[in-house]
Amino acid sequence: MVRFGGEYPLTRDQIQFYRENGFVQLDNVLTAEELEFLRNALEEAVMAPARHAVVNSDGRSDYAKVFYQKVNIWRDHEGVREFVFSPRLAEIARRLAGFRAVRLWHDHALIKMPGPDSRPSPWHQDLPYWPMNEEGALSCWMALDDVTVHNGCMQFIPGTHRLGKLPPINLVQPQDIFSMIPPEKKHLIGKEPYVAEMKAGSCTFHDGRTFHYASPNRSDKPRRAMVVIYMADGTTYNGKRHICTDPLGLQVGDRLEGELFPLLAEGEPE
Ligand SMILES: O=C(O)CCC(=O)C(=O)O
Repeated sequence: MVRFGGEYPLTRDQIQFYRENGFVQLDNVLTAEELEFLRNALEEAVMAPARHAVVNSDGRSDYAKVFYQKVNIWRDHEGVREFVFSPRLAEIARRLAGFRAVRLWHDHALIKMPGPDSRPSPWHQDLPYWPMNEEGALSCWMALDDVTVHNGCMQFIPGTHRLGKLPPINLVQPQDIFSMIPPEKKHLIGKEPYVAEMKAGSCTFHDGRTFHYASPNRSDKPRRAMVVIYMADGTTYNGKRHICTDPLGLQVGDRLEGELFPLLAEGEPE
């Protein structure tokens, strides 16, 4: 089988779960060989100087206590590109979201460093940071290590994708996102977080509006995740500042397309 190719046996129940809750956990999405390949590629790519990729934290700031983040690694590293362009993952994203076609928005490595300084990734939505007019873009969060509450697994509040886009949270000095929920919408959401403990090579997909969080890393090893973000083909720019679009000279309403936002899967919408 081609690396990261072939079909994952996504079920109707998993699609329905995603649409009802705004996230889904999928186990054993990568083979052991693919996982090893991705771990090696990521290690190389993180160590290499960024040419087109952007490091969003310098290793000393409070932001880096939440996570080390390197964005658009696919542009610098062939092996990471193979993963990010995975037809298997892109097709899962397309089917979950019910889109005709998906493009890459961006990738990022999110490495939560261990130790007493490690901070949680606070409850937030992703969409408020993204310069998009349309809703529905989604992330695949691929675990490169086994993850539990102890080392910073992801958690989600079911149904919060129905709340739409709320104001962005400051990830270092976080506001309480729960206080931003309009009282008349509280009934739309689940009461308990879903805790996505899983094995390396398993992943979650979440809608950019879904509230999510990751606990601090209290283990003695980095918690490595590689995230690929997909958007519907036809998604347009809303003018918000963002490191991936600021250099591009886009006008509000322009489509996010072309070689920086490649088409990764297309087919009949489900
Ligand atoms: O990995 C983390 O700690 C947080 C991940 C996250 O916020 C995301 O993938 O949108």
